[in-house]
Amino acid sequence: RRHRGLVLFFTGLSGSGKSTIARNLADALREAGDRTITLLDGDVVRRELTAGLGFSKSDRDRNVRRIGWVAAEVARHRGVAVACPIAPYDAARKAARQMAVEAGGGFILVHVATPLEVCESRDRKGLYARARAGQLRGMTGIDDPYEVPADAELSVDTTTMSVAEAVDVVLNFLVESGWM
Ligand code: GGZ
Repeated sequence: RRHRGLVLFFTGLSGSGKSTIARNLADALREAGDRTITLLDGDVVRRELTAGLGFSKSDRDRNVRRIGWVAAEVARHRGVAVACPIAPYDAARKAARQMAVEAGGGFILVHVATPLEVCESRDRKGLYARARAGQLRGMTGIDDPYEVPADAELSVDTTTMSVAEAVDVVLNFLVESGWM
């Protein structure tokens, strides 16, 4: 497993902390060793890879599918890809998993299970407030679905855990399961 490609796929609500955890994890993995780490950061992905897509179900599915495809290609070449879209739909997450496995890589789904009320109280970008006020339609968790994964390898919650602790949970899992 140390020599196989790997996709680390974070899923969770806006404001759950998944991008921060993903970024810190990518840094930790880079420091840990010899692997090439590709971070598919949310903002960069939507600007460079999926520009023009919105937040309808079909656009979200296309977004997550493209991320899954790129991540699988990274894994095909024995790299480690770290991705962190909301990815609210189970089928799209499963498609990403399948692409990684078909490319010969591993796939680890991490559910960042921070509850909606906590994400909403943070509301860094004011999106939840706008959704509650009816000024933003289709906000995940408010008037758009988030399908809670039943197939996550790991679940972390940034209410009860710091970012550093969440990163450690993932790193420990990687060590225990022989990925590093
Ligand atoms: C959810 C939205 C929406 C709607 C804009 N619903 O917290 P953020 O701001 O920085 O991250 C969110 C990001 C979600 O994009 P993803 O590519 O991760 O979504 S998906 O996997 O569903 O394709 C949020 C912002 O975009 N945002 N409108 N309606 N999040």
